[in-house]
Amino acid sequence: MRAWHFIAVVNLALVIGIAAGYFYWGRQAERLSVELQAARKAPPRPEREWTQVAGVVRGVMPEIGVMVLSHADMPGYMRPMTMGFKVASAQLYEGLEVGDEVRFTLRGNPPRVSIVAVERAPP
Ligand SMILES: [Cu+2]
Repeated sequence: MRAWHFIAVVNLALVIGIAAGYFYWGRQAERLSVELQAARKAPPRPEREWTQVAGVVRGVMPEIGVMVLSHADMPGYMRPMTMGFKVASAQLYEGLEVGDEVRFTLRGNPPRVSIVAVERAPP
């Protein structure tokens, strides 16, 4: 095989490969732009709420508006664990201390949720 045959075959393969790539990614970009438009038109998801969730205060960080709680199961959202939650208002954790058992209400559109109510658990 002459050198130019080889070069021609390699170039042809490259042209076909690049064309196929452009075609594939062009279709992909088109599909993504259609999905994006649909997502922008979609109505916002309704907020969800979990009420009377049992928890134990593990820490309060007023400077960043976060309370750390060990919380009970939240059906359809989270298993029991210890984690920090954004708190809607600093007044909510006034008077609460580490170790206090509480019942709280979490509201929002996961993962953007915040505690909107807290009270000491009845003894
Ligand atoms: Cu959690």
